[in-house]
Amino acid sequence: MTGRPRLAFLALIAAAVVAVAAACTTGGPVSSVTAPAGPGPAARPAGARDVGVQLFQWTWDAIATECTDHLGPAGYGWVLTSPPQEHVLGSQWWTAYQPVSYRIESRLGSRTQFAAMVAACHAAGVGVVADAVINHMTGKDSPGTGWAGSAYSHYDYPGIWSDAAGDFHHCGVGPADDISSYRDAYQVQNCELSNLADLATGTKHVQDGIVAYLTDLRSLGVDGFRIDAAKHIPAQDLAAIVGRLPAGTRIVSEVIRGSGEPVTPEQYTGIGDVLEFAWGKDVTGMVRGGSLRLAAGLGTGSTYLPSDKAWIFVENHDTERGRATLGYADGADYVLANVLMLATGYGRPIVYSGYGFSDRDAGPVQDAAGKVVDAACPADVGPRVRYTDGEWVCQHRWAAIEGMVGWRDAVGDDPVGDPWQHGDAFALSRGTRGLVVLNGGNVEVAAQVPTTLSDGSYCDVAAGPAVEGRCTGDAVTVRAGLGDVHVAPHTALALHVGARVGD
Ligand code: ARE
Repeated sequence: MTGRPRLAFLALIAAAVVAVAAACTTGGPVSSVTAPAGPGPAARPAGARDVGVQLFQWTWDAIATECTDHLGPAGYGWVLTSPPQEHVLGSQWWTAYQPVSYRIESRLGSRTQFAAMVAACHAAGVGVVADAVINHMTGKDSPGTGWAGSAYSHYDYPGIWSDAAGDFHHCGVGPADDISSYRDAYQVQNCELSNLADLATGTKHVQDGIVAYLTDLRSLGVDGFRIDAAKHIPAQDLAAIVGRLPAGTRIVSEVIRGSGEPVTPEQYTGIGDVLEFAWGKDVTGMVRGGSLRLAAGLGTGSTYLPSDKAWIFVENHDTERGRATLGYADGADYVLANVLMLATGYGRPIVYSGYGFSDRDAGPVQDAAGKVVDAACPADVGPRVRYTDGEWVCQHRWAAIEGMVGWRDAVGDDPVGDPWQHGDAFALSRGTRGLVVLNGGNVEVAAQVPTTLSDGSYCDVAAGPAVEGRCTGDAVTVRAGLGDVHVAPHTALALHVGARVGD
């Protein structure tokens, strides 16, 4: 995947939509998406979709419905699923991160349901990235049976991996072979992460098995993979695996940036894209400290991955539980951080969407057989700061976040203009296509904000979409290069060329 054009993925989604449209008119089947030939466009044109959403622990059926009813219409470009392979039993969410086999049978749904979800999302113009757990197997010391009935023990997965075949690392550090220091690259990549049986990814046998699993998912139409725990897989091993996947496979490696650690996100950029954990951490500090404007400059320093390699997020399922970053319970500040992520130009944004919890280990609501119950968003779409345990938060539908997804699609890669500042408020424009005004203070801001939008009346899409030519939120007038804005404390206002009304 080395050196693939930055926007091959977007071209891939476009190819999917074209393929679907063709299939619909001819009545032919929609099976998988083929990779685009040749280099893609050098920049993201307005209207192209680059925003993703992590639907954490959503079932395949629920994702399919969400793609059709909300993600596609709202302008989301792709969805990140939870791991789809067979896993250990247990009610906790993290059972998904302990593979027992590579059968696509989990408490989130069957292989058939998974394939149907991919097809439904593609038909809605939404790509699918699956979470691929390929660094390890289970962390269970006692033998057991997986979700789909496969028997296993810690270092023996019949028909797949065994110690006898040399499929596992045993690093020889400490009594349990666990990583004890992240400052030692040998330990990070040869010892066990939390007792999880560590695959010897340097061997041909292990690489063959992982390639077969990922290729199988590709045959079901998946567009790309989040490589879970990539830091614990030597970059050369991962490169060898990814190099054997079908052309056009999108890769994003999970390599958490850690101070003083020898294994760095930069070591994985030759393989594909990489999750940039620093963004969410830094934006959290800036929003909490009332320095919203500084967030506009995030990513420009040398301590960040290059923008065209970075996938950024305010929070993910781990940081949400570690409370290291802003989350839904932070209410308005959380929304402002998401608005900043979607408004600024650095990286590829991922919106997070999870469920309420008070116990970090608690899984999503499950039925008597252990199957996850399909997500249903509350009738009163948030933001709220309190959700009962297991209640779906559906941040991706919150008006300001969903509105900003459409805003980002409308502004495309238009350049970020000079920020405007007025007390605790600041405004950011993108070329001649969009304006965002954020108010981090405790009093309403009423101001005439310079903008390159042409004269007219625009819907504030952070308050609600334009529906049949009318605003569901406030309308804002732009006249002679000035937007007449009123922004309530700790909220944002967003205008774009696609939500102009009354012409
Ligand atoms: C669970 C239990 C453990 C038990 C284990 C085996 O919690 O007590 O030993 O099962 O039985 C998730 C959960 C874990 C869970 C695991 C398996 O978070 O709690 O363990 O699933 O079920 C490091 C890695 C990074 C990893 C984080 C969590 O580098 O890759 O740790 N993140 C991914 C996923 C997780 C997932 C896994 C990997 C495992 O996103 O959801 O774990 O598949 C510094 C370092 C980081 C380090 C971090 C935390 O910041 O720089 O590299 O991240 O500390 O240790």
